[in-house]
Amino acid sequence: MLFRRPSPVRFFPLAAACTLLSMPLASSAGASQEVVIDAMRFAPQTIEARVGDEIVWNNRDFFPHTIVADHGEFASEPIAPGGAWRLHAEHRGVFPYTCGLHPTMHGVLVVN
Ligand SMILES: [Cu+2]
Repeated sequence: MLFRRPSPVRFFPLAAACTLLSMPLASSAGASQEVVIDAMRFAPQTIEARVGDEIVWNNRDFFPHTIVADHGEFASEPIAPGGAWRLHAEHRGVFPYTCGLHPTMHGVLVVN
């Protein structure tokens, strides 16, 4: 079911740095770019960032969502309603991604 009630889990731990794109060493000089998840969409659908930026997906929807790169570069845990997931852009490239829970939800991360 696409429109089931949200899970009772409200807050996930900030499951940041567990992706190939994230950087374990300190380099947070970049800007922060926000993607809002609402009404089963990513807004903006294409987010542009620079190497060193942090991208934050804020889930303002009533359902959990995930951020899963189509080619395996990164994947989030389910982001609960009201929760967020952060990624540090470490490599240039174009990274299309999909919600692992709702395969019709697509977005693109462009890192320049
Ligand atoms: Cu979703």
